[in-house]
Amino acid sequence: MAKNLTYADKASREMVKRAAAENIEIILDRYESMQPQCGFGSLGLCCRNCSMGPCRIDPLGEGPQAGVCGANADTIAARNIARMVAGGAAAHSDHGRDIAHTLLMAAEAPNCDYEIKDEEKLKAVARVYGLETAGRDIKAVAADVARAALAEFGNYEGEMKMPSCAPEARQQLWREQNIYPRAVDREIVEIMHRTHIGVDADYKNIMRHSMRAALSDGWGGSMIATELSDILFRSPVPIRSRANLGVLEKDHVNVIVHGHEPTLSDVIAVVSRDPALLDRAKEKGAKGINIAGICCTANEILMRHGIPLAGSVLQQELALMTGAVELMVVDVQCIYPGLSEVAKCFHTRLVTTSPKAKIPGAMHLEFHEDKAKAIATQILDLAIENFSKRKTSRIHIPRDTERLVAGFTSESVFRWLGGKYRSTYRPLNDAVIAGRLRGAAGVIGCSNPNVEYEKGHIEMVKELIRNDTVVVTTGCNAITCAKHGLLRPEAAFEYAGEGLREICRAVGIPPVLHLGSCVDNSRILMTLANVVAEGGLGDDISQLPVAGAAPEWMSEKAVSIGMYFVASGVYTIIGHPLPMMGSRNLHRYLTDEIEQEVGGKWDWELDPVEAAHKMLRHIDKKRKALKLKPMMYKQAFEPEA
Ligand code: NFS
Repeated sequence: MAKNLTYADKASREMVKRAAAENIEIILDRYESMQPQCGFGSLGLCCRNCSMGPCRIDPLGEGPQAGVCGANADTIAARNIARMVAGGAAAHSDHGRDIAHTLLMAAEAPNCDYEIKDEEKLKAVARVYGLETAGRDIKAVAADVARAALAEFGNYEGEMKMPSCAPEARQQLWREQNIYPRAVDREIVEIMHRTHIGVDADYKNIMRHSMRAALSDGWGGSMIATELSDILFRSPVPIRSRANLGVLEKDHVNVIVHGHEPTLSDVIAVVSRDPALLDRAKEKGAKGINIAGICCTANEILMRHGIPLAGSVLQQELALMTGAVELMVVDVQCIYPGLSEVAKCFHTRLVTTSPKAKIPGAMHLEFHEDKAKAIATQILDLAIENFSKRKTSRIHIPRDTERLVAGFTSESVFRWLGGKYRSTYRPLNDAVIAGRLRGAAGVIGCSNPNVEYEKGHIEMVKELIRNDTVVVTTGCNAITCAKHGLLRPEAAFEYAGEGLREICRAVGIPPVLHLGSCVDNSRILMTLANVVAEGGLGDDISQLPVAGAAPEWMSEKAVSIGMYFVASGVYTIIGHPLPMMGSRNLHRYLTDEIEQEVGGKWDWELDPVEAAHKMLRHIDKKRKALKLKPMMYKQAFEPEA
């Protein structure tokens, strides 16, 4: 599947061809060279958790059915999934922890490069933590909020506070199911403990704890990352920009920021406008400094500064293939080590900045928040310096870019639907109740070479909006949607059903709403909580006509995200199944029985249009249960009778 580029945007196709012509290895080649991939691993039947192994279970039932310790397919597969949740929840939450430290620094360190940019959000978060704000110095409040957020990681008793943003009924259910998260670090450590040799062998018990750990991510670590980033870097508001490799500029110093955390990239975006640096760039013969982003770091600074998106995770090497990138600076997560080899084929400098993420062959320039501006300047200086090493003959920038609107939030997103009722979710709930909107879908997550290049995202999203389902998107799905023009308001006229189109026309929004990076999936959770609070659509998330999907998921973070959406009551469908198809019992539990416990469940479907139909059928089922009016307009997709 890897080299099938039928659905790929033109810029990607151009660069993939260039890589092939120049014999430069990129992700698609490495994916091909891995075929056939290990069947035991794909089915979740391989265990390496102790050194009596590795063990593998025979999926055909003829060979061994238990590992050396006696763990069977159910236990092994469940443990593997649990460890994926731990990895994902850890990545998101550690990001949140770093942001909390930065907030503490902004509140207390003298001459700090960071400041409190959104006092309203600060006060809102202070209320969640039960902190007094009236008449207090804003920095004192910020310090208290930062400490309260940091305590969420290491609480030794009681429940986490941030999940109290969920609807009351949902919180009650978590308590009944004994999965209310207690502390981020504790839940993640407990996964590692339970999945150690000879501890938890009950697959359902392991999965229930995985939900608890995932909830500590979604309603905890990720939510802290989002909320505190808003405080530090300001809450996004809808903003215009552009996407795809064509945003790189032939006559500018091109710097790509890649990774996830906004702490450095936000400062780079600001410092890049510094007149002294611009003068230095001009001295070197460049017209200016052009910053563009890859992955979720890109989403973070797109939303707040309008910095253009160079591309999704799958395009990180393709961006270097343009020969026009002076420097790529990375922080953490989703950074292919393969970048280092591609960079060597050009003049590009690859710079790692996090002590947690070094790459052999890259230059390491460690980032410290207390010297943020100085380090950002140093990085940009390196890029400027490198401009003169460019080989004009090696430059090939695809011309393609697409316009977009991004930067919606749970505070702004559906107020926009409101017109005169701006500050409530009423118009959104009413549109669903009246049948102008069928419901909402969150389509999120990675791009994966194991499916046809980005087909999963595009086909699914188009099918959903064609059927009057507004799509909220984050992460690499958002970037892919941007490249394909789905984040333009005009996309409503080209692709949306009549009801959704009418709403988009009235308010001037696209049918696909960019809510940010992957930690910003917490904005989706918050939006769901707000819709429930607005009333008229039941009293819990599991009653809402909504569904979630990650058609091309690949990271452990996606597994954590899926798990916390399921545990929040959302039907969640992914493309390739989780690596657990070797356990029939676990499969039945995750795709069926789990719904009795938490109201949400997993599903998998490789065909993105069929997957969209499954989501629509689920949405219709929820509409029916709520006794909502039939849809106002003729639907493209005929629901089952
Ligand atoms: Ni999410 Fe963002 Fe992209 Fe996937 Fe990676 S960048 S955190 S994990 S690949 S969407």
